[in-house]
Amino acid sequence: MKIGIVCYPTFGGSGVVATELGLELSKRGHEIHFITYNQPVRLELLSNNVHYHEVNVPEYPLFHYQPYELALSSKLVDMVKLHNIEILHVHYAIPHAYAAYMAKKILEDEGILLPIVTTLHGTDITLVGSHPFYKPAVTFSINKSDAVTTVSQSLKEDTLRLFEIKNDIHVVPNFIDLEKYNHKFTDCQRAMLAEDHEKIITHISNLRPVKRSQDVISIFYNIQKELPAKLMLIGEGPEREKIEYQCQELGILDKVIFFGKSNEIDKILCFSDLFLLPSETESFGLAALEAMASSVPVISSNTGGIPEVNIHGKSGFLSNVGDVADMTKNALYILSDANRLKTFKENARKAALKFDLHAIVPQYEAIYEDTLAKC
Ligand code: GMT
Repeated sequence: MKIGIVCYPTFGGSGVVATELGLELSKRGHEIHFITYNQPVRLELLSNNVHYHEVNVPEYPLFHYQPYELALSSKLVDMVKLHNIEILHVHYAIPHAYAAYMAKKILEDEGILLPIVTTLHGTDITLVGSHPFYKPAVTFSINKSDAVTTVSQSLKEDTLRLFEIKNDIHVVPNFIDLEKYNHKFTDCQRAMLAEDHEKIITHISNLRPVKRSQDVISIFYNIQKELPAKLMLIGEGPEREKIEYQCQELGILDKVIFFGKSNEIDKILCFSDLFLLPSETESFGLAALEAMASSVPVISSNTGGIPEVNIHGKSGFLSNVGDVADMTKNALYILSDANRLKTFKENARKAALKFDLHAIVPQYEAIYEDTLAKC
């Protein structure tokens, strides 16, 4: 198939999933066209099956807001015609599903059919999409998609609760390339991060309020009072300064490493003993899955789709949102006994196997085939 993929090319989970999906589909013989405003961060290798088309939005001083959706719709129309793209898979409803529908209608006028598959990722539904500013447009574009998928059962339920949806929603969970997270890096690289006797605790996120990164610091502060530990913080976002001050006030700045944005999270996860994800809401928690695939147990909140990924008492523990004391207790329970830590690490990897990309990507292929057959 010739498949167009639209996504946010940033470090967010939705862009990562879309990119990894496109790369895997290309290995399976499909021709993939990424259509975005920047080269997706994990799209390093272009091959004759993988193409990237940049959406440019010319700046015009009259416009207070530059019309990205319009530029995207026009680019989609041109790319579909030029490359005979058969189906379009848009990740994140806003504004991608909306722009895709406009492109579909323009092409329809020229006698060209463009089926649209929309994957909802979370914040496009739970945080942003349900806001009255966007809700009518989001509802419309979901209902006009030829197929709709969500990354967890929980997100499907949220979508049905928050919007008046007329079409079926397929749950296709996020996936992981287990091979990529099976590396064994050398001890000397671990030594660059922490001393042998120190436990390595890790958190990866875009440091937005929804991630509750202040809870991460509080949990770590409690942990390091009981046993020697270092905290690896990967990601950039609006809460960063706040948590740097929090670390300074708590006197733990020397125990926290701020990495900023990184393309090498597999290397850091490889040495990690525990992963923290205390989010307010999370439709899936791809970062938790990446940790588990690296044999890192997860201490998380029990919100949204996280319980579909992190199995309480097996791959880690779940606590109520904001219950820092319970998360600390669970973290110390895992970390304080070497045999227990080993068991949790093994269980984390085992729980991740269910999300192997070889099992999940064919589910998207089946959806494309069904959609093409129906249209
Ligand atoms: O978590 C974010 O703020 C980024 C956001 C995104 O769109 O990239 O993540 C959402 O999609 C990910 C991939 O499907 C999920 O793993 C995240 O759980 C989800 N984030 C939220 O629901 C807050």
